[in-house]
Amino acid sequence: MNEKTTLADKLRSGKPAITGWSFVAAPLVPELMARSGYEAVTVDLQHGMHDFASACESLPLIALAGAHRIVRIPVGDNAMAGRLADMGAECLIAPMINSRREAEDFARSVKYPPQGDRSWGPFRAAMLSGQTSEQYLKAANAQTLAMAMIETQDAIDALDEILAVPELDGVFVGPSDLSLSLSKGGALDPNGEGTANACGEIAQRAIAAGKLAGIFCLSADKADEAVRQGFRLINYGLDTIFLDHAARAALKEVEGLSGPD
Ligand code: 3PY
Ligand code: MG
Repeated sequence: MNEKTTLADKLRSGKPAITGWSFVAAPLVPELMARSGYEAVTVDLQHGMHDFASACESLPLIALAGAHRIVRIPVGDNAMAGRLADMGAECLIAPMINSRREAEDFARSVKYPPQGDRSWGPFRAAMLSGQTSEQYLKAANAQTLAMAMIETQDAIDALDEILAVPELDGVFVGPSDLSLSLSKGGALDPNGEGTANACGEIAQRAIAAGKLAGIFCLSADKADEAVRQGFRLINYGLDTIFLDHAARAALKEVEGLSGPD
């Protein structure tokens, strides 16, 4: 497959992209989400059950289904960011980035010199993007996005310094952790007004610094609000929630069925 418009190009053009989110480490699941029409699918190695092996299998299936490939790495695992970029992830999301140093180390792990320290070996990534090694090397730093999750008070305090990291493409807000941190552990309130205001401010500051902004949304209304706040990479939809809701709905349909006495 020769990718004409990259995820990076789409997001930089100002168009929102909706990503589905996969916890379930069976590669068929992210593939199904891609085939259902999601523009991108995110494979989650932080809170999801995915690991390197299931991510390696999932990324080509997402690509074959015509969707963009995003991965969330475990906290602090920059080696995994480089490995999954090699396996074809077009966007790496790093959770719990709280300082300029953390943002810089992460972003440099997915950029080749002179912007970073990524080590050479993108056999799978070049193949999935339909590029020769030479073409891939030329395009990689621009087309492989590094997004730092902003989800604590410390990250907000360090936001200007984080946004000043040239190798970083954008920030991605985690409203659940953010609400926990802002309330000092008092409330898990990802959809609350205070959290929404903090999210909106992060988006505005990111945009003013020339960075992309993304966010995890737990409802269609929050996704709509996020787009109005300036976010462009929007997660809406999680495989485990889909399965849970669909299973309950199916059972409701046959509730009370009883065979002949
Ligand atoms: C958060 O809301 O904290 C997230 O990390 C979303 O996955
Ligand atoms: Mg989080």
